[in-house]
Amino acid sequence: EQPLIKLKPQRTSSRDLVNLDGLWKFTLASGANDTTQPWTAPFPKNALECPVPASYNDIFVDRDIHDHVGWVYYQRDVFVPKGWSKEQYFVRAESATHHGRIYVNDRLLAEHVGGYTPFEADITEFVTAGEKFRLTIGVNNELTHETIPPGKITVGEATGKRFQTYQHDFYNYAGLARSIWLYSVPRQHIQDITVVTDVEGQTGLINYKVKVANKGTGKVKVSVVDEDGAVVGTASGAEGTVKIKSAKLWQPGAAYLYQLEANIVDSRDKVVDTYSLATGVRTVKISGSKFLINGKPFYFTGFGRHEDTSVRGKGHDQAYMVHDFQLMNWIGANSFRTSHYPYAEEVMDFADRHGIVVIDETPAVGLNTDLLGLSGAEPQKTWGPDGMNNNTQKAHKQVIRELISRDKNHASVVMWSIANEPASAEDGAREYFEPLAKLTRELDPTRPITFANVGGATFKTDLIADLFDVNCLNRYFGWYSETGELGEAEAALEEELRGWEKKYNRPIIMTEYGADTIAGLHSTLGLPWSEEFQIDMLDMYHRVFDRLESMAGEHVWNFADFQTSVGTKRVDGNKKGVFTRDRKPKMAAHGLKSRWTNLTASG
Ligand code: GCB
Repeated sequence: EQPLIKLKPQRTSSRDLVNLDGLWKFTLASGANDTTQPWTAPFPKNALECPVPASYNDIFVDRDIHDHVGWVYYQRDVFVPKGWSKEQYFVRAESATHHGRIYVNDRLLAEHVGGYTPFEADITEFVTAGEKFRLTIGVNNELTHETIPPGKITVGEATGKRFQTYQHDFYNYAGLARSIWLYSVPRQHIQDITVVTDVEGQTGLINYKVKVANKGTGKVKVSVVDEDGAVVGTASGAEGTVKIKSAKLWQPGAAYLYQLEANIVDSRDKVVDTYSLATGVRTVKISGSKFLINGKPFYFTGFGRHEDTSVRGKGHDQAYMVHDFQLMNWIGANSFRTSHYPYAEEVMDFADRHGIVVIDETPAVGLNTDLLGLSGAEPQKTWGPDGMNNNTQKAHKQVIRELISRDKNHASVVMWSIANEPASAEDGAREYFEPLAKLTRELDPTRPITFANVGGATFKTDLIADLFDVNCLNRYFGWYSETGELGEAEAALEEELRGWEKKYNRPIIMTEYGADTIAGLHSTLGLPWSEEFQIDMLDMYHRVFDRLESMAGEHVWNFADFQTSVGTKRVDGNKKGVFTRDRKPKMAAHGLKSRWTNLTASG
């Protein structure tokens, strides 16, 4: 059985790696029933060129491309290095939103549904080392009520134009937003590693499992190397435990990473394959209303975020990644949620290296047909054959499997969030979620699980919270209700939080709270949309949080302003950012900075 998602490619003494980012030729399929098969021939010389990684939507000055619903194709020529004749080699796409196909010359070699996790094609048998091939990647952005996230396609009566609608509040950016790789491994190679860490007194335990492809006579040996390069433990066999005396723990704000070097060695002890996995030794546990990391209560400060910048859309960008982490550090954020989909693996690696705590979320957002009326459609029943049905649930299971398969070894990840704001108070929610919660626990018995609960599903009406470990709540008292009336909002918020506290006696994290704020709009009266209102509203929430025993964290919605679909409720996107879309602080940033730096200093 193959691992769902193989280890992130690496260049080591036994493996090679070629990055395929850059400008690719680009074309749209001409319609839903396009039969032109663009992959069967080289694109014309004058074809559009599209940068990878980037979403394609905002690159061109062309409404047809921006609004396109259906397939697009990226194409370039690729050489397989001459030296790879004895190796096995793959093309890997880190993401293709939401449905990807990899063609080598005329041939379809891999297909994957799910826009935020990697997939790859084994091309060894189809291209000879030293030769050139035509690589085409097809990407389809369509969402239906049976995909994750869900959506709906309608056809304009007058124009025949196809429209994509969806219930989630961020733009449906599409394309190749993350890196594309060509990489090689030896025939017999390490396909997957699973690491679970524990602590006994001063001793750190690294429990590991190594999965080998094309098993031969080779044996698995692992060694653990500390940050000074010293070997601090070894083990042999595909499964085992490495004990590290006086282990240095991975701590929030103070990361420490060992390298677990996994090797396959032959009978003469010669290394056949080697892979190095960054491993933080830490524990995560819930005790009463406390969220414990390494046995100590941890209070989450930070944000729900988006992968979103102008021009590149959801395109991964190193400069923005580092800058965003710098801003989070500046403001005293110790954590974030990958709202509302798995982020680029580079982001997870960065969080590991810098001690940033992550709540890792699936792309299951918008499982709620009655939310905010953002879709403009008449509300209908969420759970059922015409809404979120058995096929949706199947797709949901798959995104959970892929998220855990990809991110299970990250020390930074302390909890799985399997959905954002599902209709958890509607009949059918429990039947839909019970198997999903169970599956998540089976796949990873070591981390707590959660989902982000929507305001409409209160402690009285929510039907699924008991299936999870932590109450993550998204609340907008003072914005979507009691708009601008912070006195009323404060009372309503406190009543709601006390209700959850009393009913569950477990950690509560406010995973969303915030107000749309136009940078530069000011109001002596502190009216909504002004920078003053954002400050007043956050202060009000903080007063309430500080009166409650069970609060285990606060994530403001959102880190930065971000793009949404066109509609009457959003003006050039969602403005709840504490930073603007180009990462300038709004006034509220300064208050958050002093609160969060003090909390960390005293905590
Ligand atoms: C929510 C959603 C988030 C939206 C936010 C808002 O509850 O989880 O995706 O962007 O509210 O600003 O309305």
